[in-house]
Amino acid sequence: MLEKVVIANRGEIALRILRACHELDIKTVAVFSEADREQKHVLLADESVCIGPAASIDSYLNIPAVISAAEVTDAVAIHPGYGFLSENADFAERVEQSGFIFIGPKVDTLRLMGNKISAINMMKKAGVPCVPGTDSLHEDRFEEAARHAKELKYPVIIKAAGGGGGRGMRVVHSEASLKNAITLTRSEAAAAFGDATVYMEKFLEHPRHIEIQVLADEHGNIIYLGERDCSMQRRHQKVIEEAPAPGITETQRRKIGEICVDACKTMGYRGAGTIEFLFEDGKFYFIEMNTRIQVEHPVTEMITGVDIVREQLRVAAGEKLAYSQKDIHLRGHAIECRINAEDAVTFMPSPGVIEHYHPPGGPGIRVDTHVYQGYRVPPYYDSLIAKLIAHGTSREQAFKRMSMALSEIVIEGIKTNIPLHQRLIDDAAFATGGTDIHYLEKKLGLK
Ligand code: MV4
Repeated sequence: MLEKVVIANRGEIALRILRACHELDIKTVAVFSEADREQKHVLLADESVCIGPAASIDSYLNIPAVISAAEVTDAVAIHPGYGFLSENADFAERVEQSGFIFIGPKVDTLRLMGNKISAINMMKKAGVPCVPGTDSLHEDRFEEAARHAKELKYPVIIKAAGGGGGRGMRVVHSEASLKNAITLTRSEAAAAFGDATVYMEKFLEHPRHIEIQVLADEHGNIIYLGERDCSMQRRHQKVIEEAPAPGITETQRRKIGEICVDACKTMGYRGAGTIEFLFEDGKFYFIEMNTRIQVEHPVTEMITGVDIVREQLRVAAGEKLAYSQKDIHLRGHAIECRINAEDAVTFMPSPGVIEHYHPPGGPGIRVDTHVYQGYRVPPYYDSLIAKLIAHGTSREQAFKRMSMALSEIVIEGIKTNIPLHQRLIDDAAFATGGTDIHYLEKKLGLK
């Protein structure tokens, strides 16, 4: 097994990785910014290294600082968590060039999936259903683009090849606005991603966001762990996720799962990954692949019993997956509420000291959090402070348990979005299941 791992992240995921390392008797190195000295995982790690000032750009995104921390502590591997450097191919490359193991896919895979056009082309080749669309649009062939749009039928969406996660895209409803939309998206993409390349897809108007979790080792073993429904979102920030996705049949699950496994085989995938789809009218359309552990991985863990972070560490050590597909049986239902330090109505961040904290409990309740009474939520990072996960034998039971947990939990001193979650868990359409990606914004009156 790996001897010592640098945890190149902060917050709940750093603590989650630390716990998985401990179970496997892997020594841990926490790297932290000046704002994060009091983080729980920093205090629990075998060693800790300050890698810079509070601003992410100077610490958690500082590649030489992270690699130096691995060097000075004699670590063998680096776990990037999610966000920050987790999908940065240049980082992974420098990690490997420095003689460390990057806990994630191969550098080439990160590059391939980082470019949305090459990702789609790869998936198409492997037989994954994609949204009808184009390859990269030529810089000045607007008539050609107009022909494509006409063929796809408006509305269409222009997306940046370097984008993803909702960044760098624009919906076009008619030919009159096409040229402008392409030009604008190109210049935004050039500024934001250093790559002006854009492509076009048919715009799906009422899809759900359903993603498939996969795990692959270096011995050719690949499994899928079912799907998650992440449609409850606002401004591309997921608010609630659940597994399995309501209404997906066993046959649909097996079919898309096997397609994803085949795709991973084709590209020589390694580690944990998520293949994102839009789901509309009973059909899956690939949009992008996430090459990292995801925030919402616990709902999959709860229904499969698989510790995904543990498998990441084992795969990175060159071990075989502890499971084959026949070992994977979905059990019950799980739902996750992302608790953010923000105003429940305005969504404005609310940093500060947590004066009172009482976690919920009981059967099927899991809380992934780094916070404690007296913890100061810094203003510099993402506002996620806890993930509240409820598992039950049925979706109804999971919802009931979540509802109780939301009424038990106490976080005082800062504002949180707990009141929003309490509204959503009581929402009739959400209870029925199958609400689309626009549901929350419409409910909030933003659309
Ligand atoms: C789309 C789409 C509709 N049609 N592509 C947004 C994030 C990025 N991953 C892809 N996104 C979308 N792509 C086509 N052809 C709608 C979205 C979209 C979305 C997707 C998933 C979750 C939330 C979303 C919110 C708005 C738009």
